[in-house]
Amino acid sequence: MLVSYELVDDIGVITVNNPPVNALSHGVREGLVTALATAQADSSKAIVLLCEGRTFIAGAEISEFGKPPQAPSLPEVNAAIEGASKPVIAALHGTALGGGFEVALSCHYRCAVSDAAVGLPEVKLGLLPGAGGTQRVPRLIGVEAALDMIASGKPVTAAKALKLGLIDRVVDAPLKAAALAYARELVAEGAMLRRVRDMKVSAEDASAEQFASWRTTLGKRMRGQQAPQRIVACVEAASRLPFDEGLAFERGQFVECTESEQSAALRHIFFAERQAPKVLGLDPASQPRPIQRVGIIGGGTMGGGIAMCFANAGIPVTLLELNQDGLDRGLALIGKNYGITVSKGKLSEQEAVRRERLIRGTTDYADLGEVDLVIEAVFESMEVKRQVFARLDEVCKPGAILATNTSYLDVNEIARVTDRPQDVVGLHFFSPANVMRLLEVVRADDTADDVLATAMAIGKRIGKVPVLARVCFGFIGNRMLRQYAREAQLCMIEGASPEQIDGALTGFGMAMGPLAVGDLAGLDIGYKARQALTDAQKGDPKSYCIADALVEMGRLGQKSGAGYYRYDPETRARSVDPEVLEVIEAQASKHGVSRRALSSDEILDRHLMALVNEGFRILEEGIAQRPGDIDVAYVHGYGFPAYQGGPMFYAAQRGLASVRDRLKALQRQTGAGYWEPAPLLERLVSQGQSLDDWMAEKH
Ligand code: T1G
Repeated sequence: MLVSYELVDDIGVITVNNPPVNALSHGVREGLVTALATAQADSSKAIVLLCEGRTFIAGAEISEFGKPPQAPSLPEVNAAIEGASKPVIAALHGTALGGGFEVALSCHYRCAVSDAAVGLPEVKLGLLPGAGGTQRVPRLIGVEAALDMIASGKPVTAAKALKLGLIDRVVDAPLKAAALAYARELVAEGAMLRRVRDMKVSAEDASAEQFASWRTTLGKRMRGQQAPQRIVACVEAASRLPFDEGLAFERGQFVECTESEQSAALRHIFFAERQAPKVLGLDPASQPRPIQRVGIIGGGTMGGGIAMCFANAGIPVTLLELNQDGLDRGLALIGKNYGITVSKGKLSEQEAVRRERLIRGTTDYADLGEVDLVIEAVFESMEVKRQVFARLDEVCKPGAILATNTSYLDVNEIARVTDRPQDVVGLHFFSPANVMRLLEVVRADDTADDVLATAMAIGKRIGKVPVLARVCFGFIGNRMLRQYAREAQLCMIEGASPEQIDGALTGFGMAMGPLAVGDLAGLDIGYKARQALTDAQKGDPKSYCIADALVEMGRLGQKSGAGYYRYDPETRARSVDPEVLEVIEAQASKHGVSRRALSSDEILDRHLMALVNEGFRILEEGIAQRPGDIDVAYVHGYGFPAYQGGPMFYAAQRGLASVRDRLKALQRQTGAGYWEPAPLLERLVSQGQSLDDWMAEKH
């Protein structure tokens, strides 16, 4: 039963039970109205509203968005609660989020256990609180605190919620007994029906300048996103309009959000993130192996960042470096990174010290004898990795998982060095490893099912979004990045400047443009990798000649103060450098290219089409399991804007036929074979099928 009701002496108790997170499905909304009517009519003197399971209501049923609304709507449910003739007390545990917290705000009183949290994360779905949250919260805590909470979407702990005035009491578990006692206390003192709707927004922080400043701040912080701006409008309405008019305004804004492409994209990413760690066809009996201790090989930027991921999750780490100097540098870098986090106020000094102490250094492989998982993060050379895995195979205990952090090398070849290929897997982190959420889990031919299950589970445990990839050059993300990077180089030599190219992509919503990314990573990395390739493997010389020329001039990017841009030695602020245009023009003339003006649309299109076409090839080869996996990989690993949904979602929104036609036009324009539409795309278009149809057929 989704919603049940019982009379406990003089208190009515409404209980919601809709696993996994008590989402406010249509059935739950109906059940709440029915239970409330029952409570209104019986002898109860007050009503407690609580939930079974791990959390109070965590929001509206996201999967219902985009479908015809079914009465009662959530605002109707909330109006019924707030209009009750008896005090209704919300009893919160877990995370009372979104519509769930809006239900609680409609109650007359709110209590919570100490480890509960409350929040309005709708903005992360391209939405806004559509059931009174933007009207009730500013009445309770003022405009500034309300906008901070709603525009960030971040949850607030019970203690902070109490301090702000969002809840009235923090109680000790068991919650039901504590809530009943609190209800009786309220009844005994003759507590009034305190309705938030009757409160007024305090005027002192509700000036026009205040709201204008919020619009500017959010326009920068959440560039390109519509929902944050609408949130400001709703909170401003709360400070200007009577409650019911404000509520109607909020509802209008909310409905427009639910119909927006940005929200569809963000909801797609929400579910895709949760699907990605599920390995299709995995033996259901495959249980994750317990991971209590982890070893990391290599204390460089990646190794140190990976070590921090595990320490941050409370897992002890043994960090191995070849010699004491290397180890000291690695541990010092970790200490420096924790110091930066503390200085930013994101971590207490005490917690940073606790986590750092979980990372122990060694130069002796024998110290890895008891680890359950070891991750190699050494130099990207197959020879070096083969040596490391041979040693690991000797020293690690049976059943230990041996993982490589390689970003493109053949994990099958690495596995073959060991006598335990079934225990070898790729765990590809993205730099900075303790920040970027993507984790590519690379399945080699012999990787055992329970090793995959372990990789997915430990990936989630350390806060990553794990995505399964099969072995190929560059797996999912880097394979797509090569196509994207090629277009940046060709657009440049054909006529566009670095700032025009980067501007086109950041205007679309990318966190950084491809050339600024190149400068950040270091142009010498690609240069060195190209030295190992044959001319045929390198591809069109026009796709790397500028980068090579810059590196040969000593312009390596940010690390050398100049690359495609010039960088301030102190602040690293980026500025256009006329010298780069001379290099571009010299290379264009050397390669017989007569430069022309390129529109930003063409620049953007070529980059996006390059990503999409490679994505279709990756799907067809089975390198990625789902289109959504590719979207998650590119959003969380490469800064693709989540409110555009990822490359494959973007293609579906644009229309597969339109994508196919655009690719054919590019192929005619350039004569390049790589613009040939991927066979899977051609097939779907000719059969009038969508990617969802294809996925449904496959499984
Ligand atoms: N609707 C539907 N399914 C949901 C859901 C939701 N709101 N929240 C979670 N799930 C599913 C999820 O897909 C997964 O399914 C399972 O629950 C466990 O989730 C009107 C309009 C609550 C903090 O944005 O933040 O209310 O994969 O893996 O890590 O103003 O889920 O098992 O099949 O994330 O423990 C606002 C979204 C909605 C909260 C738990 N609420 N959820 O995290 O588990 S809009 C949210 C979360 C709204 C109103 C507006 C997290 C969590 P499966 P999980 P978790």
